[in-house]
Amino acid sequence: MRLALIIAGALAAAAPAAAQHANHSDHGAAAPVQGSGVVKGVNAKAGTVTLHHGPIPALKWPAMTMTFKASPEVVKTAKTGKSVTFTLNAAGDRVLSLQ
Ligand SMILES: [Cu+2]
Repeated sequence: MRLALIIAGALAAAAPAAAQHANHSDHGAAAPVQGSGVVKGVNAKAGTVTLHHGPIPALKWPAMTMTFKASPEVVKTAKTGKSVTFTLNAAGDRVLSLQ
């Protein structure tokens, strides 16, 4: 658990949020966060995935569509139009995994 927190923190530091929503940067959860939604777009070149996600209470987010940074592996897994469950880093600006 401690290691996961360190990794999530390192990822957050390495990838500052793209300020998609002004209210996202100032509240982060303490640990990786689960969510579900629908893939709205994939940009392999930019390394981003756009999701319409349901409410995420841990981050105090309502349902919304937003774009997250993602690793090439996650980008490859994401298919536009698919319903998915996903894990975000604690800062809520990066998709760590997606099913
Ligand atoms: Cu959002």
